[in-house]
Amino acid sequence: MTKLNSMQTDNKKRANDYVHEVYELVKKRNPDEKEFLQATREIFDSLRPVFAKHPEYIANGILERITEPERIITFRVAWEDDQGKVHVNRGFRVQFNSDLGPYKGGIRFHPSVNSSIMKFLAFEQIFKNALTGQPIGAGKGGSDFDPKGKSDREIMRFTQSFITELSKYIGPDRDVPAGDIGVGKREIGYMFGQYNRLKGGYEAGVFTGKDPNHGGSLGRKEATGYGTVYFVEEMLKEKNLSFDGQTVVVSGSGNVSTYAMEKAIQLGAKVVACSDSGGYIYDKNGIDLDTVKRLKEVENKRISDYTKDHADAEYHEDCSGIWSIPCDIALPCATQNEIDEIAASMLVTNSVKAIGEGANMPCTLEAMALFHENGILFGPAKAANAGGVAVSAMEMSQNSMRLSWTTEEVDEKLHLVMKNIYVSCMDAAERFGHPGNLVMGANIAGFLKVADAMVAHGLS
Ligand code: NDP
Ligand code: 2IT
Repeated sequence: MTKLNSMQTDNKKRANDYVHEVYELVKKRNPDEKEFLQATREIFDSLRPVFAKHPEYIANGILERITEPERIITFRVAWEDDQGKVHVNRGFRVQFNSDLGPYKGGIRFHPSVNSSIMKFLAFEQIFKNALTGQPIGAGKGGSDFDPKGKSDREIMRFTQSFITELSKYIGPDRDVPAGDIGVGKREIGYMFGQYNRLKGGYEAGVFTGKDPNHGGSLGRKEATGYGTVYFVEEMLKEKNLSFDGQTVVVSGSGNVSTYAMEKAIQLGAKVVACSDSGGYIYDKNGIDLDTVKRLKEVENKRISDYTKDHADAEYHEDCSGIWSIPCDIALPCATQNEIDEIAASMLVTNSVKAIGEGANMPCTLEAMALFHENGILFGPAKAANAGGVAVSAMEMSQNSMRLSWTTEEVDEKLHLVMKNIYVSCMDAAERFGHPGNLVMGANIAGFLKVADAMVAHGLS
């Protein structure tokens, strides 16, 4: 063995030992947090080649530091329903990392919200936000409040109570929340109103995802879904493919799903299925997006109601069945771990060509491994769904400058950000010995940006 080879072997061993040791520490410190451990596991597996090349990150304890949130705020949210009954929910804000800018990330209202889900989402946000190239740190918040079936007044009272406590910890240069599952422009509007009332002023940049008529950015609503499709478009180009003529399945029928479907259709694809947590619809003629938008954005109905207007379409209970539908491109845009090994093997058997993660961590580690083994193009969430937060950062810029960009200007900038993210991921994957592997590429490129800032900013 030459001297160089033996040094490389030593560095590899040191990197593997370091990753193993820190992962054991993370497991010990967060024993019951399965989603958080899943998200850290994926990152750790990608970073071995980085530590082998850059021992300075080991010396600076970057992995120990990057996996411990700077701060977690947990609080009581008491509110009264329309019958005068008092309810109590739990509120969270995980302020994970501020080395690149103010904490930035969405707020989720869903009964499943707990510390593990909040931490995995905030952790993923570190790398995603770094990939956008914009000056934003990472956070996530939410509550186990279930907005389903609540009146508009109940939503307002809950949201005002939630933000009354959280207002102590956020601000345009400190922490800037946005929407996520169960939180759209209506909820952001109530939070913004209550925050300003408490502060006695108008701090435009404290939230993003605001209504474009009241301080929001044009194009933010569409940004995550459109961005996911722009990213997948870049992936497809590697194989001389495009969306044109492809059959697409998109899970969910919320914000991300709706605009992923819209862009895919605009690019010539036929979207044949979408879903909600109750079940999925299959329309062999191609989903009529106007019906979906009316049902979901205007009438607050279930996706099952689609069949009332489209007699040819089928509705099936059990949303996970959507992955049994043959398609060329699958865009999981609903929630975490919605594609497990069984769903992934159905997609592979049906010759899927590409997967683009619009949701956060929608594929389990086993599903991802299966796609990788079968050479399926795979766009990981941190990269593929970064368009939402990227346009949020543009909303912050517009708010600071007190001006508004046009829809076309925002869309052009979004398209460029997604192309740049694709190039950075491909480049990092190549440089660290895993050409074409966008999971490794996204994790490494995002990590390097934050790790360098953490070294530069000293121990904290
Ligand atoms: P929405 O609340 O607008 O829509 C969520 C959709 O997913 C709904 O159709 C919902 O169905 C379905 N869904 C939610 N939970 C489950 C579940 N446990 N099982 C099956 N289906 C479920 O949320 P978004 O579109 O904003 O978010 C979707 C995903 O995209 C999330 O993973 C989010 O973190 C991620 N994301 C969102 C961004 C954004 O800008 N909004 C940015 C980047 C990522 P139902 O109505 O029945 O609950
Ligand atoms: O997961 C995400 O990136 C979001 N929910 C959007 C965050 C944001 O601040 O726009």
